[in-house]
Amino acid sequence: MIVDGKVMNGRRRAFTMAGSSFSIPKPRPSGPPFFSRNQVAQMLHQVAILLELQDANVFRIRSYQNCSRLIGSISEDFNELVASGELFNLKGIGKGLGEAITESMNTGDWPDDWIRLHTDTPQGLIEMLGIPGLGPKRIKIMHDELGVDSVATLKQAAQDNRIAPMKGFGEKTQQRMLDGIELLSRFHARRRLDVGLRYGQVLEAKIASIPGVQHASLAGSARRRRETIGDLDIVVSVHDSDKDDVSNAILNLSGIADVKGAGDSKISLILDTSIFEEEFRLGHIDKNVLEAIGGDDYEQLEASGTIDAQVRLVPPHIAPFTLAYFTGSKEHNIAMRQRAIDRGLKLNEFGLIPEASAGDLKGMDAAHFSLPASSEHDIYSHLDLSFVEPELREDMGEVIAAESGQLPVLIEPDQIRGALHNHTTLSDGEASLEQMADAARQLGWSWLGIADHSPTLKIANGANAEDLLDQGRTIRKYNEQWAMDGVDFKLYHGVESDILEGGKLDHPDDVLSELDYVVASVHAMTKWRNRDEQANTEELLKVIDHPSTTILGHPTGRILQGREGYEVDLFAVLEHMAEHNQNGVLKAMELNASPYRLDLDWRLCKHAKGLGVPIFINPDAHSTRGLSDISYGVMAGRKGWLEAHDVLNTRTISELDVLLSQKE
Ligand code: DGT
Ligand code: CA
Ligand code: ZN
Repeated sequence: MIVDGKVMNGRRRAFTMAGSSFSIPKPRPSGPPFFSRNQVAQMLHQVAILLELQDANVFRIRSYQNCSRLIGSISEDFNELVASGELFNLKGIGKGLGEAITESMNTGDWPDDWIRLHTDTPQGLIEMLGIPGLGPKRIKIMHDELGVDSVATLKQAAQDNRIAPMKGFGEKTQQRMLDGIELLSRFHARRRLDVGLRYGQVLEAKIASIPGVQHASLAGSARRRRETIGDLDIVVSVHDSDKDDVSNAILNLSGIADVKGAGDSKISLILDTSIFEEEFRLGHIDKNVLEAIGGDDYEQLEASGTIDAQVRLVPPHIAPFTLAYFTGSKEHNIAMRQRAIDRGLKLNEFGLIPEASAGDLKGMDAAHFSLPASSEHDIYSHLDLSFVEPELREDMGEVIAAESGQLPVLIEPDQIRGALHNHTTLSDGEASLEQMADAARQLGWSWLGIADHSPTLKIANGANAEDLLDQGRTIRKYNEQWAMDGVDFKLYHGVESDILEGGKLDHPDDVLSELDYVVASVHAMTKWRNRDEQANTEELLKVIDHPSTTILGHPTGRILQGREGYEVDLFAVLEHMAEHNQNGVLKAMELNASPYRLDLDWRLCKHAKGLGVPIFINPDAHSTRGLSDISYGVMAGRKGWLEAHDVLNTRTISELDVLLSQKE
C-alpha cells in the first residue's frame, strides 16, 4: 500500500491499474475533520505522481511522497495530531504541507494548486500510468517529444517504431510497452479463477487473523467459483467497538498496492502479488495453452498484475445477510428477494425484515426488526428453502430445487479416486510415469490414467505407436507388481489421440485396441476455428462413433482469456453420446480441469447430467503438480450441479474396469 516504501517505488503502476482510482477524494458531509487519514495520504500520493508528470523539482515530489507514506504509517490518532497541531512536530512534514493538510481537514477544500494538477493533467497520461513498467518520467518524455497523450496514441507510436529510437528507450522498452498495453486491457477485465482465488484466499486468511475479527469470508464470484473473477468481495464480521482497529489493521496489511477508498463500513483495496509470502509462480503451462495466452512473458505479466478487493465490515448479527447478499449472484439475489416479498418480507444486505415492522427505517436501522440469522442457513430456512451451496447461486433453477428438496448433493474433492487424462515425458509432460504414479498415490488416489499425445501433434512431442505400446508394457509390469505386493493402486493406459480429418483417430485400430481407453481431442485449432459449426459437429459425432473413443477431450478447445473455442453444437454432441451410453457403450465427456480451460463449461455440465452422459474430470496434468488442478475441475463440476454419481473419477478400480470394458 501507499505506506509501504517498496510498493511505492516498485509498484506504482498498480495505482492506476483501475483508472478510476485516480480521483480527488471527496469531503465528508460534516466535519471537521472533513477528510480521513487515508484520503489525505491518497491525495498526497496522487499529487506526487502528477508533479512527476509535470517534471517538477525532485525534492518537491519527494516531500509529497514521504509525507503520504508517513501519514499512512503513523500509529497515533491522525485527527488528533492535526487538531492539536502536533502534526507539525513530525519529522518529514514541512510547514507548507502541514498547513495545507490542516486547512483541508478543517474546511473540506483541497488547496487550489492540488486541484489544478488534477484538472490540468490530460486523463490519457494518467491512464498510461496503469501500464506495467511505465512511470511518469517516460510518459512525460513521450508526451513532449512524440505528442503521446493516451494509451491509444502510445500504442500507435510503438507500432510505428517511433519510441525505440528515442534516447534511453530502445527496442526492448518499446516491446515491453506493447506487452504492457495488452496486459492492461486484458486485466482491466477479469482474472482467471486460479489466480483470483489465490489472492482471495490469502486476503481472507490475513483478515481472519486480525484481532477483533469474528469471521472473514470470501463472497462474490470467487466464492461462487466462477471461471473468472472481476473483483474480490470479502465480508468481515466485527463488533462495532473493534471496527476502527480492524479497519486500520486491514489498511496496513501487506500486499496492498493502493487504497481506493476507506469509508465507515467499506474498504476498497487494490492488491498486488506482494500479498503472497512466496514469489508468484504459475507452474508448468502446456505449450498449446501458453501460446494462446501470451507466450513466454505471460508469467511475468501475471506477476505484475493487480486485483481489486471490496471489504465490508458489519456487526456479527448482520454478517450472514451481508455475506449472502455479496455472494450473489445478482440474479440469485433477485430470485431470493422476490421470494421474500411473496412472504411479506424485505431481503437485503442488512436483514430479512417484515415489511410492516420497519416503517420508514432503512439500512442498519431497519435491521433491528430483522428475523434472526446465525448463518446463511437460517436465511434460506426462513424462506422455506434448503441451503443452496454458493456455487449453485446463479439462478439456474436452484431456488425451485431448494423449495422441493431437489438440490443435488454436490461432488466433494475427497470423493475423487483418480483421473485419466495425464501426460508423461513420453510426450510433453515434465514427469516420468513413475513420478506421476507416485504423485497420484500421494494424493490418496487409487488409480491413474496416462494418455500421452499421439504422433500428429509434433509440437507436443506426440509418441509413435512403438513407444506407446512400450509404455503399455511398462504399465502392465507395474500393475502386476502392485497386485503381487498387495498395493491397492492401478495404472490405466490410454492415449490422447488427435482428431484427424474425417473424424479419424491418430493410430491404427490394432494399436488402439491394445489400450484401456482413448481420449480424443482436437488440437488443430486454426483449422477447426475456421470451419463452421455444422462441419465441426459432424466431425465430432464421427469420432465419437469410433469404437475406440472413450472420452471427448476439452470439447471446445477454449483457453480462458486466451482464445475462443471452435464453433460446435455441444447439445448435439451430448445427445449423441447419450445414445451410446443408453446402448451400453461408454462415451464420456471430459471436464478439463486446467484452470485455463474448464472445458466442458459448467453451464453444460447440468445438461450432460440430465442426458445421462458421464463426466470425467481430467487435470490434463503435464507435471506432478498439475494433478492438483483436479480441484478446479471439481469446483466447475459442482457449479454444474454434478454429484459423485455423475463423475466417473469417483469409481473404484473394479467399477472402472467394468466401465472401460463397455465397448462396442
Ligand atoms: P465479478 O466481481 O464481476 O466477478 O462478479 P460478482 O458476482 O462478484 O459481482 P460484484 O462484485 O459486482 O458484486 C458482488 C455481489 O453483490 C453480486 O454477486 C451480487 C451483489 N450485488 C451487486 N450489485 C447488485 C445489484 O444491483 N442487485 C443485487 N440484487 N445484488 C447485487
Ligand atoms: Ca466481485
Ligand atoms: Zn492433454
